[in-house]
Amino acid sequence: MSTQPTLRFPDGFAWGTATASYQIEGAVGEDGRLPSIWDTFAHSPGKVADGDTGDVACDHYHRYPEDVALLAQLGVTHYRFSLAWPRIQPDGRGALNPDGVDFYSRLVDRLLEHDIQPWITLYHWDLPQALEDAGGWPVRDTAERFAEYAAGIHRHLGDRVADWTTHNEPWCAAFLGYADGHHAPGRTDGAAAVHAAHHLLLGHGLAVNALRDQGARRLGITFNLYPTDAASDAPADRDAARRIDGLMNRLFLDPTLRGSYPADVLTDLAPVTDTAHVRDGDLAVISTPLDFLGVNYYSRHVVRAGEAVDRVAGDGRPSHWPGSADVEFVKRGVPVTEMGWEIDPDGLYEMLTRVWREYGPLPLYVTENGAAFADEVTRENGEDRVRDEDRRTYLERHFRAAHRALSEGVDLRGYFVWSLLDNFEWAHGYAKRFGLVRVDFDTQRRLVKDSGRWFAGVTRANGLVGGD
Ligand code: IFM
Repeated sequence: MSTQPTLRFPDGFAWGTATASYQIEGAVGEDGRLPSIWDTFAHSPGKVADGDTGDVACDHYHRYPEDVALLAQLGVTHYRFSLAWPRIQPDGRGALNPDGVDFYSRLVDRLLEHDIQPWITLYHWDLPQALEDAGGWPVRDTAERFAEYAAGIHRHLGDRVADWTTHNEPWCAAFLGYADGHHAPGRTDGAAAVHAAHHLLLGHGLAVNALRDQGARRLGITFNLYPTDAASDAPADRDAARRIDGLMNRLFLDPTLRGSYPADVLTDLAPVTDTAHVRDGDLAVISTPLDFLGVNYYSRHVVRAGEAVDRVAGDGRPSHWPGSADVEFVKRGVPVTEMGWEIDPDGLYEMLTRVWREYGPLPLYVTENGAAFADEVTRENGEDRVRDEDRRTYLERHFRAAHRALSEGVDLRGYFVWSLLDNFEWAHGYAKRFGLVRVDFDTQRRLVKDSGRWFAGVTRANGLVGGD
């Protein structure tokens, strides 16, 4: 039991949960959907833990009515989900697939019936394989295709969906997908990653313009941001922190919100690529004004100058991140989640206040925050329980950090917990559970965890009630 004070969030604050198409939908071969890069990657031996794939995932494609009922039980005002581009436009170009459109239309209607506002992410990493075969995000045409797809689906859903974000975590799509190869499409080419980052942002800007022309009024993008500290005051360590902050935060924030790439990062990247892929006018498109920014926050990075090691798995394999080959990520020995990510709620406060100060004023949303822990199901008084106090505490501490930012003037409008359901955690497969709702992947049975029961109290009270 917490002895912390009661905290109320502003009236109209959005409380939600977030998911992503490939992580929950399954039904990968149904109703005209064609493979995405994640289908190809997951089916390539050795790429995903235990050989897991998203073929079935949470079977959300068939069970969405049950999942919407769970959202209602959690009392959320909003639900953030992504659209599978290869379900809507299977080849990544041309006519939309009516069955794919229909699925999302039914989902949107079902949410609205429950008074839950749909919040759409257009791209959460499942690029149609056909577009990867044509060059993927490192080629400019993919940005144009993305805007075409965005405009196409907005024509069908824009009458009922107010909030649209273009990309989720383009850093991951670019650098995990094209530089270190831990994510689809699994390439290890630093220059390709930098070009991908630019075309992801260009696609974002083109899509924002296209949707605004169609009347959309609430448009944004979501970045995964990390406070990045130097392990010591030594100049080499401070420079390592500058480089990682540049690559992971400023390479995305600056072009989108200031209309320019950070000069120091371009210098860091110069050994890998020039800027010939950046054409005149691109930065004006990329920096088209937004209505909000989504911040995904999980942890802080502490770095020093050292030896190149794998940043994601920490398994000592050489990193292929460009511009930071000699940066080492330091573990401070503080408590971590099941992902090995250090638990650091102050980092959320720091990131929100920094973005607000340096890039605002701009309404902000925490579009993802949550934690994987090794949950256990216990049988008590004839019912199954997941007593995930670790996740509840994690969330409470982060909600308090967000509230602190709010109370200091940051225009934070909402908070989405990652995730509604245990799901396919990318290269980790089903081993890492982030859900407020447990999924038994053998039976597809859903069970609201204690953290979910507690979250329902938060959404209904619009805050934390003392003694929660
Ligand atoms: O599961 C992911 C999600 O797809 C993107 N943000 C981080 C989550 C946890 O790793």
